Amino acid sequence: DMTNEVDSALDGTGAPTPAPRKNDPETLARQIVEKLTYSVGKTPAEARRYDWLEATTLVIRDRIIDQWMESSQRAKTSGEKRVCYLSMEFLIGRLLRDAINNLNLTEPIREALSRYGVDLDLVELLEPDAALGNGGLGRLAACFMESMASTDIPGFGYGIRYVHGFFRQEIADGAQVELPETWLAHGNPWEFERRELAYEIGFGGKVTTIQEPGRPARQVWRPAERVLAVAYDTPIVGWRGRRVNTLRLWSAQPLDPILLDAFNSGDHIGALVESNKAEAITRILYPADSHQAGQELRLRQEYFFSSASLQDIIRRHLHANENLSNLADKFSIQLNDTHPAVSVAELMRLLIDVHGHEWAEAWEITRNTFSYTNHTLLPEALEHWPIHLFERLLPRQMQIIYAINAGVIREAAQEKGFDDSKIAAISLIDEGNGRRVRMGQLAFVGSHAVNGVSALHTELMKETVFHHLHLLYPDRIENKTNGVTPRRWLMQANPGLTDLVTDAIGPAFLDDIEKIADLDPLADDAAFRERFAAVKRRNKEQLANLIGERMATQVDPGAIFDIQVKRIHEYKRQFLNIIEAIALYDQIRSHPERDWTPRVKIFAGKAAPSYAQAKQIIHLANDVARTINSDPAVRDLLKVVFIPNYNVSLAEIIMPAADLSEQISTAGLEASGTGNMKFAMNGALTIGTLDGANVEMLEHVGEDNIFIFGLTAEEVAQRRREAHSGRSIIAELPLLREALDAISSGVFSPEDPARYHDLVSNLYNNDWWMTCADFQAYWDTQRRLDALWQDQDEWQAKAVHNTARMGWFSSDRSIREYARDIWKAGPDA
Ligand code: B1N
Repeated sequence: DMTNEVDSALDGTGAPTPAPRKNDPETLARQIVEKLTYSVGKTPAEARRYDWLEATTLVIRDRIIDQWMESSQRAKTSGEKRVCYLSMEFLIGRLLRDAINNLNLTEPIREALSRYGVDLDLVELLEPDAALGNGGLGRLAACFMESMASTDIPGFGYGIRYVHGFFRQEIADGAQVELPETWLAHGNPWEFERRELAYEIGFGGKVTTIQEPGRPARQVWRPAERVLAVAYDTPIVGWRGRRVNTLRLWSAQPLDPILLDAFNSGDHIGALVESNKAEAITRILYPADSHQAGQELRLRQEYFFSSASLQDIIRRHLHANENLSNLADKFSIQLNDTHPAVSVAELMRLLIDVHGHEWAEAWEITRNTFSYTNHTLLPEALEHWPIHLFERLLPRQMQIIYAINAGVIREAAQEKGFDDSKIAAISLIDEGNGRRVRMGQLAFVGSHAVNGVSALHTELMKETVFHHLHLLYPDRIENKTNGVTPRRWLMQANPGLTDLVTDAIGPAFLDDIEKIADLDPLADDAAFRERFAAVKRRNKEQLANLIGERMATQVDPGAIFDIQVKRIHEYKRQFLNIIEAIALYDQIRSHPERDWTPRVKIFAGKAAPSYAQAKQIIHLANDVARTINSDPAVRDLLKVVFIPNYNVSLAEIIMPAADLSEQISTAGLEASGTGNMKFAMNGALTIGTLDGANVEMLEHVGEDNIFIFGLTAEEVAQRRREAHSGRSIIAELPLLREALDAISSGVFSPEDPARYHDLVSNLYNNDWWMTCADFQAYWDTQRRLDALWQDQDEWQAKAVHNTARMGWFSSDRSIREYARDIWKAGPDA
């Protein structure tokens, strides 16, 4: 399938068109050696694996560029609406395998390299992960970029080119240690610096009113500081190379690289201060997931990339349009959470102060252009900036926010008769604790559509954080349930399963993942179930090898692989899972004669460096692993493993190897989850609460094929109102009590017996996350799963149903819904 042939002149200028590219192994092998020779400077005999990676990447890159130029040109000349996805995070991971797979070149490239004795799989492993994100929010942005390219939507990602992505995690004596991440150390062949695309970004200074005779007064912002935003573009290849979109990341650079006057007068440090300050803006990703950082540098990052992106969008618009009046017909801008919410004020400023629009018209354009996705209801994650900081850094934007607020308040009072308390609830300014700008409110009022990321989360948005804004604008909130790209999370991560499914139902599901439903009847076919189980077994062996090599722990691929991988957070309740492991350990030792089902409990995930409780949970998981794994009494019946440095590449190995997926957040707290979808697509059964997208997974896979337990969101809210605590529950549940006693008496931390006192006493006194409240239900459900494992026919049938029924959770479906309902863009618009 030669999908990437260029058949017409690229730009209509009559410039020569590159010849169609041949994709046979012969041609590819020759080109790889050419790159090796002339770009890397090595002969095949000298080349090391890393050199082959570079050469192969360059060959693939050439093919992408042809298609990239064609896609960009098409979007430009057709005048179709373009979608801009503004996100502080893009957790894209490795790109080579993604690109090769989407260009359908996996087999010929493998063959080409094998002629030189080089193994493609090993070469791919050397590519560093682009870890420009924390977790689900950033990975969603990456899946959405891939799905926009695959569903033929002209999508542009805008974000930050962090020099240091998400930190690398090591475990030392059981505790997390953070090390800097240096993904750019060997250069980045996927990015193209665009020196010509640079914009000035201002900070601080003053706003002056200019009154010229016979004209309305104008506001002019004269920033005290300026930095340059320089664009770096990365191509994002869609399925079968149909479309190649752009991820444009901004890098901060000083206007003057060095202050020569200062240097010449001997102030060598001072000469570089400004340059350092500018570059600091894009130096590092904030590692706090679902927690507001609240520092000035973070606000600088947010404004920096918002302003650069908007200036770029305006330039692109004016390239083909007279003025900005029709901006909303040509561009849709999605705000990924409130991190780019200052964009609402910045676009108003650019429209009014720079392009001379009237307020009313500017507001109309702004609202029609923006839409906003909320990803969390956690109060500690909602962004609000102290007014004094905001005003000092962005004085003109602050004025605009006051003016927007006045308009919204007027509307609420006049048209809906809101009283003072309701007005206080919708105000963009929180007058409560030291006057702050509420970024959620700003994003909401500045958008024509606001969405949550699962059905439950969207309903809770209407009832909680945005209750009053929802009353004021009842049509604005809608749901767009998250999804994940099946190219990366099924086809690339699990080639064994992909081949099996192709063999069973044909290849149509590769182009339309919902057709994987054709697999469903095969759950009743014993021979198929066996093949399905065999694929899982091989994936588990691969993970077992990794665990053996990295951590010198032997795990049995015949045991249930019970896996919880995600950021470490109290609401995600890794602690509940660990307590269950301890209770099980206790039971196995007390009743060695029983017919226990062997389990390997696997954890991975990072804690925010300043999140003490989360770090304690990591420490506990490692301490418990050390104790249990070295106790001969449990033999191979129970193992606990904490795999360090969870990232996208590790997830690609873990997801296909799970039998059981842990999605056990306190109900009402996990906005959606996306790991839940990746696991289930790959045939894991889910043990989970009625939270986030688990609720919709239950609807799709059916109640026989998912294991739901615990309090509902409503019941959690009710208990919290009743000042629930764990004390009486613990008193009634010996299993739970003994496990907690073991933790707090130092059984797992003999060198520091008091280590977990606080962790445990929180449960007695408060149990805010309903760990005790849900323990018994969780335990009982786990034992039902133990029993089910003994009936492999039943288990594997359920696993097949999961894979067959998860097609709806493709991010292609999410993106089509956004395109249809919010953006009004794309092939069906
Ligand atoms: O966004 C994901 C959801 O699937 C998860 O449930 C949700 O927890 C996650 C501040 C966040 N919400 N909020 C964040 C990330 C970084 C940051 O600085 C908040 N991440 C989520 C995708 O919808």
